Formats: sequence, structure tokens, C-alpha cells
Amino acid sequence: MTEPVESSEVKSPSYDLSKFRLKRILTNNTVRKSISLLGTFDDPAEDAIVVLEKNAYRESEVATESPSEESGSPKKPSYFSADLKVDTEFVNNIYGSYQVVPSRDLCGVKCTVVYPATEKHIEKYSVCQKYLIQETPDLYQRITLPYLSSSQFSLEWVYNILEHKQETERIVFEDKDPETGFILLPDLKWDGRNVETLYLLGIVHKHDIKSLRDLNGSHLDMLRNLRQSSKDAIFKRYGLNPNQLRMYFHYQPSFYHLHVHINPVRNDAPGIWCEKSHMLDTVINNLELMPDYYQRATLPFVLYEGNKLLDLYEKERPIRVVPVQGDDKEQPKKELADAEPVEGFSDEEEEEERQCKRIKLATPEPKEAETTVQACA
Ligand code: M7G
Repeated sequence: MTEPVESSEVKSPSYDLSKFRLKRILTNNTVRKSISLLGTFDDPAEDAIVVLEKNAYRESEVATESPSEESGSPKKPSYFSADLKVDTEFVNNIYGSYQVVPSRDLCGVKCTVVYPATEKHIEKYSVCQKYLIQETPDLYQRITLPYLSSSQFSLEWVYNILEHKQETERIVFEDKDPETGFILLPDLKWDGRNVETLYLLGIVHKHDIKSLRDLNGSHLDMLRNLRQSSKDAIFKRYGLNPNQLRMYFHYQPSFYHLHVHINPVRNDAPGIWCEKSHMLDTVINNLELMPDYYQRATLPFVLYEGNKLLDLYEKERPIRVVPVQGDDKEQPKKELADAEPVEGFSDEEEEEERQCKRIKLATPEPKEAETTVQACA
């Protein structure tokens, strides 16, 4: 097998992955070729989330040898070798269709496990309806901030990284300065094998910055350092041109300790949607122009069905409800679901009914195989 780009640390988990028992499918993304599953291991009372994702192709895996090299050794795994099993589906004139099974080394599937998984994790990995919220500074202070102070994912994994307790050998670069320093390391989402799909995180050492909202002019040195030192380290380690890197923050993030996402612009990494991402370059520029930009700006973000924050915003103004269009001002507002039948979730539904819908939505009929079903994450 070829050397992985990152050697991952080996820690024994408390569960046996092969003994996973499926409860239901949370999402099935046919474009990303990933599936998120809810189930259990030994303990039926503890939920587990398992995400399987087919690996992207590496260019070295389709390389072929010239006849003069054929006798040379050692050989790198390639699709085009004697190990390839070929089943012919049909051949018609100049067109051929096959199912092929390459050598074992090329059949790996990336598997991510969250165990034990909380209800919040299950929401995050489930398919659902999404809504855009326009968060003014006032709404942030009155609704978002109190909510996230009382309900957010644990940051233990972040502190484990910053305190060198976990993933230490995966660190690509560290600047230890408590004010402007950060740790750069591979994101959980990256398989660490393929530079084409490189996905790194830059986690700042400073502890009191929850998200973009907290950034101000005093953080410019830290942000500039994050940008420049990450680019330098990535060029040194992976040979990637700094002008080909996408660096951005999520708003809202899942984890409220400031971190920047970094991946190559030519790769459509998960979570790069415009409704969620804020380019580091733009953030720096906004702060240069107006040091309190993020305390004054209205920031849009996405909330998904099942998230309690959506209910809190719904009390403030209609979100799931849309006004009826037209001249008749007297007409009552209608629920979107009443206006036309949509395949979604409503508050009145029993959880069992929602689950059935989730599976239905997440498991397309063969004809719909090209449909993308996106997780909330
Ligand atoms: P986010 O913007 O807070 O959330 O990014 P989201 O992108 O999941 O919505 C957090 C990032 O941290 C994500 O890209 C995760 O894949 C990554 N991540 C999460 N965990 C639990 C870990 C971890 O334990 N180790 C590493 N290296 N990355 C993680």
C-alpha cells in the first residue's frame, strides 16, 4: 500500500466497528458517495453514528507503467493491473460498460464514528428542512448567544488538541503564541491520503473567541498570522500553491472556539456553501475597514428543523410560515406546508413518522439516484 500523506495515530476504540447494528439511515448523499447511519454497538442504550464515504481518486492510482518499467519493483497500487476484476455489462459498437473491482489497496472506505452520539449529533447528521435566519446584533445578543451558551457541542476535542493530549502527531504546524498563535492539523473529514482533497483546520490558541461574531480589530494580527503561517506551512509540507487555498470560517459553526477551514479551491469540500462560509481574506478586510464590523453586521445563517434555536427564532418572527402573495391584504398567512404539499417535517409529527420520512428522503429510488440529499451539518 502507498504511504498515506498523514500517518494517523492508532488508538483502540471502545467498540468493534464490525459489530455495528443499524437503526436507521440518516442521510445518503449519492453525489458525495457518503452515507450516515444511526445504530448501536454492544450497548443498545448508547447511540452511535457511523459515516461511510468512498475515497476520492488519487492521480497516482490511475498511473500506468511503461513496458520498460514493468519488471521493476516495488509496484504502486493501480487500477490497471492484473488484480483488476472485470465484469462486462455490455459492449455496443465502440461503447463498453463494466463493473470493476480493483485491488484491495484501492477499495478503502473512509469511516467516521461518533460514539456515544447525542440527540444534537443525530440532528446534525440527519436530512432535514433548512431555513435562513437574518441575525442582527440585537438578535444575536438576545437569542443566539444565550442559546449557545446553554446548548452547544462539547469542546473537549479542541482542548485536547490545543493541550497536546490528542492528535499530537497529526500537527502540521504550531505557533505557540497565546495571543496570535494556532495549531494547524488535518480535519476529521480528511482521509489524509490525497492532497487533492486536503482539508486542514487552524485552531487558535486564544480561548475567548467563540465565532466570527466575536472578532474585532484587535484580532487582526492573529488572523494575518493564521493566514500567512498556514499558507507557508502548507506549501512546505504539501507543496500546494498558497494562491490555490480556500480559507474560511463557518457561521454558525458547530464548535464555538475559533477555527479556520482550509482546503484547495479546486476541490468542492463539504460545507463551502455561501450561506455558511466567510472567507478569511474578506473577514480581515472587513475588520481593516471597520474594527467592529462583526458586532454591527447582520449575519445570515442557516437553521435546520429539529434545532431548538429555530423555535426560539420562530417566536420572534415567522420563519416556517410565509405570507400569502397577492393584493388581498386581509388574507391570512398560510403555512408553507398548507400551501403545497412538500416532503418535509412538521412539528405535529410523531418522531416515528419523522424517522420514516427521513429514511424515505434519504433512500432515493434507483431512478432518483442522482439526487443529492444533504445532511444538516
Ligand atoms: P465547524 O464549522 O465548527 O462545524 O467546524 P461543521 O463544519 O462540522 O459544521 C468544525 C470542524 O472540526 C469540522 O470540519 C469537523 O470535521 C472538524 N472536527 C470535528 N471533530 C470532532 C474533530 C476532531 O476530533 N478532530 C479533528 N481533527 N477535527 C474535528
